[in-house]
Amino acid sequence: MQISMSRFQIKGDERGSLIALEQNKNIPFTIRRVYYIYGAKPDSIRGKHAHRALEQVLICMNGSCEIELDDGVTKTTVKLDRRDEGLYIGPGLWREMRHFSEDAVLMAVASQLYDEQDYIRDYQAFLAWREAAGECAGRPMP
Ligand code: T46
Repeated sequence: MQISMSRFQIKGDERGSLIALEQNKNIPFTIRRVYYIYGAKPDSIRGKHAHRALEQVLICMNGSCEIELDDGVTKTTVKLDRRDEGLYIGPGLWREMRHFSEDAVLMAVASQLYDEQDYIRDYQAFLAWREAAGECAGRPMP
């Protein structure tokens, strides 16, 4: 599954802390968009879609939340609760975000502008797309 966690370098001094995010350095793609989610209801489930091509790094800037990722075969859940930690999510993974703390602020750094055509919002369509993509490539998707 094409996901990874990275810890960002904190530039800290007596005044506090600073983290810099730089495209093609600690963010492994060219940054085209940044958005953030806040005020998510604790019992809400967001996401429930996959992206055909989009790459993202998710950073929980405040509070905590959980990200469930699914490649059509395997599921894994990652808890985000540090502002110096980023979860890279490659293309082709179904994601659901849940268990938001009331103070959660989830920031996403994304490789593409917003494009609804890049979304697969139906789970059965996602499974079919994964299978077709795997067959085209002649090997399992990452
Ligand atoms: C993702 C997870 C982690 C825009 O107009 N521009 C944008 O850049 C985004 C991200 C959304 N929107 C609109 C589309 C919907 O009308 O905002 C509304 C809520 O979007 P959505 O239901 O897709 O939000 P989430 O929280 O389910 O998913 C979002 C991202 O869309 C998605 O790319 O991976 O966060």
